[in-house]
Amino acid sequence: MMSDPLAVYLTGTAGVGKTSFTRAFAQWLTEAGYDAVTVNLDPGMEKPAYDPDLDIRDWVKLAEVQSELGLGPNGAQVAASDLMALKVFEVRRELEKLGGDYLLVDTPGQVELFAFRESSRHLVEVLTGERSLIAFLLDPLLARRPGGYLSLLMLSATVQFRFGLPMVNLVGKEDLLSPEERALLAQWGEEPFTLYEAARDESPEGSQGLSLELFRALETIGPLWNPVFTSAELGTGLEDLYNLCQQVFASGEDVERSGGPTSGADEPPGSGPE
Ligand SMILES: Nc1nc2c(ncn2[C@@H]2O[C@H](COP(=O)(O)OP(=O)(O)O)[C@@H](O)[C@H]2O)c(=O)[nH]1
Ligand SMILES: [Mg+2]
Repeated sequence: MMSDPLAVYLTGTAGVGKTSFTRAFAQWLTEAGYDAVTVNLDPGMEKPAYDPDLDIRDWVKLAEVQSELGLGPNGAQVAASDLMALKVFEVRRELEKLGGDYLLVDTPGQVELFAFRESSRHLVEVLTGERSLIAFLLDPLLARRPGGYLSLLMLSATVQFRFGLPMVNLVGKEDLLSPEERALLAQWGEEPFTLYEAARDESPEGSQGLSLELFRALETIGPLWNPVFTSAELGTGLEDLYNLCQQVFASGEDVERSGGPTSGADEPPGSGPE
């Protein structure tokens, strides 16, 4: 029996590697024997790193919106994202023709255009509804500082709050991290209190209370901890993400990875007593 495809939306700050990751994950899925459909929702994408199966630029192109409406670059992006929402039923018709097991959806360069426009929520709802998962890429060079990591978790939590969909965090471009930095980030994921301590020690006198408050707020958002480390360059972490997607859609629940503060003692299938 055919079921609707599962959609993974790639989100994150500008330049974090959403487009590259979309391409790499599509390639991995295809090689693993799945039918992966790529969708570009970035009307400003210039030199695509891949040839998307469905491209929002067939309906809305950022450069054209900018010149036709006589807008500046920021105004044009906002207008483009609202124009996209007007085309959403047409886009869905095209998407339905493509079928597929997985839809990988690349989102606009700047995360706020996706997360902070009402039109994006409408877009996601109409295009893929509840069979959607949001992957948030954390910039590794910002994430290696405790304050940077906390800020990115806040941003990720904001995206989760906006969409109310299952969500996974990915540390992108892990090839840019030294082994020590990677180990430190992994430790922060597994033992969140060590992140709090590092953030407190790093923050200037007077703002230490803020780190604690941020930390406490984040602590209640368990699924955000313990990111998957990935690199589009090396092709790492793709199978882990695939497994997480399976888990999410099989259980219909938010992702909880072992080690996070709210996670249970999940056992992998088949590991029970004989
Ligand atoms: N080292 C490294 N660079 C990457 C990786 N993924 C993307 N990049 C580079 O980061 C830049 C931005 O990537 P892009 O996918 O366009 O980011 P987007 O704006 O989030 O879509 C490009 O120069 C990519 O070549 C990665 O896994 N490792
Ligand atoms: Mg991009």
